[in-house]
Amino acid sequence: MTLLLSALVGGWDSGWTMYPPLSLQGSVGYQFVFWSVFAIGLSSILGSLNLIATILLMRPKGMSMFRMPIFCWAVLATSIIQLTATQFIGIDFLLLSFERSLGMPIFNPMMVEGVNMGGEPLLHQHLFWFYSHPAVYVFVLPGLGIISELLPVFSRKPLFGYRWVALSSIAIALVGFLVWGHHMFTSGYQPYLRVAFMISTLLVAVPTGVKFFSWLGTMWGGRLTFPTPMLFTLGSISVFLIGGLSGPVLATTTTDLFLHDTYFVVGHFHATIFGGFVFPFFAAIYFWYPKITGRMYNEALGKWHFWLMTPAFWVMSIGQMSVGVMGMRRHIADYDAGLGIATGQLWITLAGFVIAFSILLMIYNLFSSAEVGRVAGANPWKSRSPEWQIASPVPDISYPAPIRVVGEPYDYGLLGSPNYVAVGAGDD
Ligand SMILES: [Cu+2]
Repeated sequence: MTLLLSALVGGWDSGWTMYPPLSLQGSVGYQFVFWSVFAIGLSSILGSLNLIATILLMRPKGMSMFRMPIFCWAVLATSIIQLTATQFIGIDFLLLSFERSLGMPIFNPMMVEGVNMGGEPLLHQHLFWFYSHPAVYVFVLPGLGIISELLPVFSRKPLFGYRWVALSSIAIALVGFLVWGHHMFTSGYQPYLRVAFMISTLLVAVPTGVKFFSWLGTMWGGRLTFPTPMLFTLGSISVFLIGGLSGPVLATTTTDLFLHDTYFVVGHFHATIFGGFVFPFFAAIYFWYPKITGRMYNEALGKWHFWLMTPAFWVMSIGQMSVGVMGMRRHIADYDAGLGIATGQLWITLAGFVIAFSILLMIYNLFSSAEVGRVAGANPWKSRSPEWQIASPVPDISYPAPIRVVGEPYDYGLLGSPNYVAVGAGDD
């Protein structure tokens, strides 16, 4: 609420990164932003404590760490990031607010009323990105977890390399703490640091590659079906691949120095966030919709959503990267006609409208199907995960007695044990 109010009490002109000294001047709206980020950060830390404690301490009998649905590993890795990284941006924004309101010289390097403030503006960039790079994984790791969760269901096969996938989430979370300097290659810090941040950033490709090969291995030889959640899962992989392949181009200092602050970065970030978060989020909505409402969504509308959105998104993100290479800069409202990117910009804009329209289809689908959709039953996807073994929508008391986990989470008949949860066997 305070964050929304900040726009009413005066605009921002330092972008979403709130770089000082600009954010120390200008409207009082910044002060609102500083406080709301601090409050959101605190709630994020407390929420992560809840999830970590639940995953480590409250699992049912028989559910060892390596028997959890793989999404839980993704949430665990995400929560570790939230618990350990968020304090840095919280303190950063608190210091910004102190500097604005109390005049404490922390970030401002300039002369104010004849006094040299002696602040260090790069300190904000370090604190900001030390949180904000891992924060990307707060979006992306649960999204990748959803991909790993849904592929076995629609391939009727165990998740390929389960343990490696579980540990790769933790590895991405840990390596994510070593890479923040890649946002600051042009900031003027010590040049040798660029090499260190380049190498650590390229390392992220290793655990991410583990996930990609796991997804291919899971689908390989499976009995694939393609309802809307599976389509969005496959769309996620295609889009995340665009984001993934454009990443090393920006991680490499020699190319980043040219591409910094261009639309290439915008295209890369859109592909990473859509592939790693938005597409999996839509897959998850369609997948768990029958569990939440007790009814099926409209499959034809869902497929229209997918087939409009996915090609449009490829056009948009690859188009953004292309105009970026041709010289389109970020953070400006207009561009030089001489760049020759008008056609590209038109395609990007049209694609954006197609994406927005397709999402309207989904919203209509979700609301109308809740009234008229076919009754789904407890387990329309024949998933083995515990939430599908109870009625849809989920009753107030999910299981009448504690459960015991007796099998492997993704054993679709191949390993020979039919059940995953046994009701009433977990209270000894
Ligand atoms: Cu980053």
